[in-house]
Amino acid sequence: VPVEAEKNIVPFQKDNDNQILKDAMENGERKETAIKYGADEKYETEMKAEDKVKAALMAPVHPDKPLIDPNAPGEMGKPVIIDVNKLSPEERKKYDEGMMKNAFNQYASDMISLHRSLPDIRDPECKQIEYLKDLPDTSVIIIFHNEAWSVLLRTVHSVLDRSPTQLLKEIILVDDFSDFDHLKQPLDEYVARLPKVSLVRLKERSGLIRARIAGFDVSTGEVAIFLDSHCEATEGWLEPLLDRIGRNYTNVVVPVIDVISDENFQIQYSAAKHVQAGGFEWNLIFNWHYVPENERKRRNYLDYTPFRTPTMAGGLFAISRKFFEKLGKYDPGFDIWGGENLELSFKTWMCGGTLETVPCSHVGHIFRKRSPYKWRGGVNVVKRNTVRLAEVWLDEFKEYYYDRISHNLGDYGDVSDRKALRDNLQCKSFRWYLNNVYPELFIPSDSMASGEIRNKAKPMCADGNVEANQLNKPLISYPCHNDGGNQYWLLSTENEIRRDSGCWDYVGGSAEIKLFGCHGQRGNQEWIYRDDETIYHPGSRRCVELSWDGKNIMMKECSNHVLQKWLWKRVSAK
Ligand code: UD2
Ligand code: MN
Repeated sequence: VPVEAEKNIVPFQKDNDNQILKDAMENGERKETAIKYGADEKYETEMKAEDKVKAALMAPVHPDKPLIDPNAPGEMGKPVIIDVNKLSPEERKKYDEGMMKNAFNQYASDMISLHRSLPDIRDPECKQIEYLKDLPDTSVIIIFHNEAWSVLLRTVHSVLDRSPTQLLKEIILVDDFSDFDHLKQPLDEYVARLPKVSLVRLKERSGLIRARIAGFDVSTGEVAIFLDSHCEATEGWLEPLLDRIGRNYTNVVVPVIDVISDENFQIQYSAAKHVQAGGFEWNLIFNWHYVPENERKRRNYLDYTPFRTPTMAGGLFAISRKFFEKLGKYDPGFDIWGGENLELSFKTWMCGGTLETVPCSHVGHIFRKRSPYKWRGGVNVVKRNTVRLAEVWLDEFKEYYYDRISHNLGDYGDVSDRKALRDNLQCKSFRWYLNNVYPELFIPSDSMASGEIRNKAKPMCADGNVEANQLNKPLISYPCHNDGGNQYWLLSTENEIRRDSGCWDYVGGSAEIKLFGCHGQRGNQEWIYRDDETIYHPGSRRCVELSWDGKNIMMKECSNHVLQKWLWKRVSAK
């Protein structure tokens, strides 16, 4: 525990405990204030020194009241920097376990107040906007599976502390069958003392999709807002969301999702002009892209105003009760994680709604590098969910996704009632969605060759990851696996060899081909798949060759050698 924090331990004042507790509750303050003054015997006697520090830092932050200590860890969204080499072996163990169990720095989080202050990072224009006088009220639904205590409760308190009372009807926590001890009785007791908060326990592991449905089903607010269990709502987050739905109940809205560092809990904010829209690629995985020119123009280049987005990331959004019900909520056949974000995005647009990002509403979220909890054994849940999604919503375009998984759909269960739902709602076609909502998306139908690119001399294939953060790496040779994935390539009519937004790119100099973002300007990204099965790069007049040992793909003088011949399925371009 840092020395600064230790100084803030408030002396234990046993004498007038109960009065202080009563006052605190009456003033609408929360349990931590009471604990801080030592009001609750049970908690107090069990409290270790470090917990006292924590408790001391937990007093509610209110604009009219000074912070306990603006220099306390993490205040104003500042990072908590810990030198692990200075920790005692025991503390070091706690630190490592926190990382392992959560895939974020729980140790750092535990040092930060549950009511920590955050900077007000809205664009200045946001404060001038006049919202509807009569905004709908909302239920905030927070689902969790094995969440860290301080992280979960900071999510809850950020909502309680930063939502106008009359607009926040309730917070519903849904425990998706966690087994962490602190989420059992201690959580029951904690929640019992918070205003407006209730806790729903699921009787079996249900996955985030069914957990959200369960929370929604017991909620009563006019609007439902869903949050992950590791978020921090910021000042003014709620009104701009409710305003859009108050104006039109078919508006589904997402806040700006600011990044809370998984390492040090710093909040990194995005100014409105940098906020991106949601999209996807034909692997049906969500991604981000710049707001297109048309949409910027439609809003007179006012970056702080709501903009239309083809998809949402999934975790944080607001929807009217009536519209979510009309859309059939989520497909309850989706398990654990994944795909539900696109399902709700597609059907919002296709069934008469509008999906928007509201740049004046900011909520932080801890993005992790791996998923810390157990998934379902023996089944690829993301694929299963995604096949259900494609079957119901993609029409003939589902084939582009199936190409990516080698048409190996697996058992995806029964989707007939989801198709019936779509028919009853008379939703528009996926072609309509692509043409009108997401015209920027590259559609593989125009391609001239597709599938794996297999060397004729050896069973080796061209392989490479084209996810945005994996680009700029060389194309490699890898045994052909016949599963699509990173070995699936398209030859576009612009003569690119590409998957999604990643293109083969050869700049000369070395023998390496790299994967770069497609620029559509031919040049280094122009390739010709010739009748003699060689892949020719006009820019350098070289050909793609497999090294004799099969380990590398290289650019060489064209020789017509069998190592320069590649089998690739041609398709007749329309
Ligand atoms: C993103 C979304 C997430 C969800 C997911 C796709 C954001 C910021 N996050 O992944 O909300 O849409 O994409 O499905 O947009 N959980 C359960 N039961 C489970 C698994 C997870 O309750 O079986 C909870 C979990 O504790 C968390 C939430 O579901 O509160 C989302 O899970 P995540 O944080 O692992 O997903 P994330 O943010 O990587
Ligand atoms: Mn999350």
